[in-house]
This record gives sequence, structure tokens and C-alpha cells, in this order.
Amino acid sequence: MNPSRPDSDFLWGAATAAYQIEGAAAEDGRAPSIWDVFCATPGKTARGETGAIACDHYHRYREDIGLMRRLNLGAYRFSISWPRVIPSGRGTTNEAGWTFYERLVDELCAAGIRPVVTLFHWDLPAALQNELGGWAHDDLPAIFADYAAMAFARLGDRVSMWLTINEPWCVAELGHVRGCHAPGLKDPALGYRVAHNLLRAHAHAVARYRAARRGPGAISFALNTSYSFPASALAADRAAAERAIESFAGWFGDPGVFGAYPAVMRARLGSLLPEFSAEDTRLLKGSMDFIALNYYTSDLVRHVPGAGPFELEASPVPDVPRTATGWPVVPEGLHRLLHWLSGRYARLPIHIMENGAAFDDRPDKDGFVDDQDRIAYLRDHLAAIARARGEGVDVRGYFAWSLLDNLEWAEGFSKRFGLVRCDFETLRRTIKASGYWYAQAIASGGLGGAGAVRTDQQAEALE
Ligand code: GBH
Repeated sequence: MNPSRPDSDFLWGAATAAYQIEGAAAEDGRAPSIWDVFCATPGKTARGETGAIACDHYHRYREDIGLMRRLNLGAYRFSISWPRVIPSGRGTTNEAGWTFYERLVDELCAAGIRPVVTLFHWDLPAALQNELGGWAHDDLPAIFADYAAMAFARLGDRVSMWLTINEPWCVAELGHVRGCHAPGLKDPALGYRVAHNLLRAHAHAVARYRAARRGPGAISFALNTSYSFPASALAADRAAAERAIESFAGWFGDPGVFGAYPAVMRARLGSLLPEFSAEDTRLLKGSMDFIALNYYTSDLVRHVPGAGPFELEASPVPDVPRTATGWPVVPEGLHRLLHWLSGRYARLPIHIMENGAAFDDRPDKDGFVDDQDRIAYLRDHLAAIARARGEGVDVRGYFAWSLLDNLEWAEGFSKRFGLVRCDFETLRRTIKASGYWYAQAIASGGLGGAGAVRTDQQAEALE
């Protein structure tokens, strides 16, 4: 295999999420999600911005598919807004909502772009939060599985790649422990309970998928994790860095592959960590057909006795560029992480389902953005993937985050991740330099080439 000339079925895509782009928040029978509620609460999002209109993708999806074609995308990852298709989360379905996604899928297929569907990208129907307390409630997995089964029935003949949950870590930690994401709760114990139910929800949905599947198809959930470099060569720091990865990536990856939490979590968290029933274990084990990795950045970890259950402290990787969100740019972390995941999870195939960066884009008078910083970010991360592939890691797809500038959750519209600029006043779309670069990279086989230098240097520096 030549890693810089991937086989023709390497999947080149871009990703989005419903609440970040759709708008039309109160149209055609859509009910509010916890993100509508959170954004409407004063002080929760930057400048009080909301997804009420966002990119207006709900009305402009045909234009957006046209952009995808110009970017040479082979695949497009989007999410279904659960409260658009089942307004109360359970019970009555909303035909107009399903029709929107059926049209979207049909038009993608007609354009030769493979749809990849996420079922839950954070926008829980508000009714499920109000009536049951959301993901903390043990009935949520069964309710989610019913919704998932409906999506498989409606779209499964045209969609053969599915993700159940996007980034359970963010939902548990940012939504229920730190409170900076919806539903805005701050309770350390709740994080483990919510994560547990998200994993159970994934497993129950996968069981329904496999029971109903007719043709070929693959399902997983999207795992976000950084790589943790040891802050020094000391054995204690190396062990702490390994604990950090096991309790971040492994918190979700281990149950999805082995049906059990990592031993280090069991040992250090005790009764804080819920137990899987025998049935949950059976359903979870082997429930990931592939590893779906969302990668943005990495950190340095040192051993600090007594610092939390895992006795470690993380700090940003020093002496590397930062993005507009302040995240250090660490392509070498992706290279290491691909090896770590591949090694721990029996060489399951890997798809990078999100990777990208916010930078302070400066449009010219025509709205064109010459984002050389974003091009460098993408180039260096693609080079890291090419290296890992050359060393035998089975990476099969890459999805840039994001197709277009969108609502960056609590950060509002100012943090721009798009390959395409969206002017939020006029909703006009303009392909950025990075979009043209990506289209060219896809057309020429994509991986490898000039960027490899940077990641090699970083590998040495972080040694
Ligand atoms: C993803 O979240 C989301 O799936 C997507 O919707 C979002 O727009 C996109 O990424 C960009 O944020 O928090 O300083 O310790 C990724 C969230 C990013 C959370 C990296 C952890 C680590 C840096 N993760 N972050 S920090």
C-alpha cells in the first residue's frame, strides 16, 4: 500500500451538526432542544447567539450540496435533529422533519456524495430533559434506541454509515460537570452516570441496527480525545500520561470494544463508576464497527500525587502555534493517537470523523478568505495520517470540521471552522482558500507530501 495514494475507497468528507447549521428552529413542527433552551438563557453563549437561523441550511441545503461538489467531497457527515423528527423525543413523529432528511439524503446520493449520519449531536429534545431529567435517566437508552430504529427504517436503504452519539465525553463533562454546554449542569457525579447512559444508548441502538440491517453497513459512535504526551521522561509522568489517555479515550472506547471500563477507572473511581448489567456488557462488546475519531489537539501530562482520582495534571503543549480557540496545533498527537487506538483496539479500521481549526479569518471585500493557517493545519494533520498509514494503521477516511462556518456552541459565531465562509448577515457562502486546497488535495489522492516535515520535527521535539 502506498500511504500517500490511498485506495479509491478512502473516504474524503466534511462534517457538520444539525443545531450548528440548520436554523429553522421553529419551523415545520420542530420542537426545542436543550440547546435552544440553553442559548435562550442569558449569559450562556457568547453575545447571546443562538442557532435559530445559523447558516439557514434547512432552506439552503441544495446550495450547500453544490458547495460539497465543488470541494470534491466523496462523503458528507451531518446529524439529524431529534426534536425535528420526534418533537417530544418519544411518541408522535413529525413527517415534515423526516421529509427534510430524506430529501437531503436523496440529493446527496444524486450528487454522488455518500451520506454519513449522526443520530445525536447534542440537541436532545427539551421535553426529555424537562420530563425525565435527560441522559441521567436510565430510560433514555431505550428511548434513544426507538428513535434510532426509526431513522434506520427511514434512511437505512440509502445510508450505510452511521454514528449513534457524537462525543459522549463532551455531553457528560461539558454538559453535566462543567456546565458550559447544555443542559448546563454542574455535578461531578452526574458525569459518570450520563456517560454510562450514553454508552448504553449507543449499544441499544447498535443492536437495533444489526437486527434490521439488510445490506452492508457500519455503525459506531464519535470519540473525541486528545493525545497526552508525558511531560518528562520520568516513569511516573509516562504512567500518568497513559492514565490520562485510558480515562479519556478508554472511558468510551473500552466499553465499545470490550464491554467494560478500563481497569484504571474501576480501580481509581470505585463506586462513582456505574456497573454495566450483563445485558449491557453483551450489547456493548463489539458495538463499534470502526473507530470514529474526532481529533483537535493534545496536551502534556505530569504525575501529581493527590491531584484528582487519576493523580495527574494536564497542560497545553508549549511552543507550538495555537488556533483561535487557544488549542495547541499538534499533528504529532494525531499520529500517536492513531497508533494508540489501533494497538488497543485490535486494529479496528479508523475514520477521522472531525479534524479542523478555528482561525481569525479576514475576508477581503468580496468575502474571500486566504486562510493559509487553516491550510497548514489540514496539511500537517493529513501528513500525520499518511505516516500512520505507512506504519500500518488502518485509516480509511477523513472528514474536515467543518464544511462551513457555523454556531460554535457556547462560543457563538465568532469561532470559524469552515472550509467555506458563511456571512451571518447575508448568509452568503464563499469558498475559502482552504476549501480550494482541500478540493485539490482530494483530487490528487490527498495524503502525504510536503507537510510530513512538520510532524517529524514535532515528534523529535516532544520525545
Ligand atoms: C467538536 O467538539 C464538536 O463535535 C463540534 O460540534 C464542534 O463544533 C467542534 O468540535 C469544534 O469545537 O477544551 O481547551 O481542553 C470538540 C470538543 C475540542 C473538547 C478540544 C475538548 C480540548 C481543548 N473538544 N477540547 S480544551
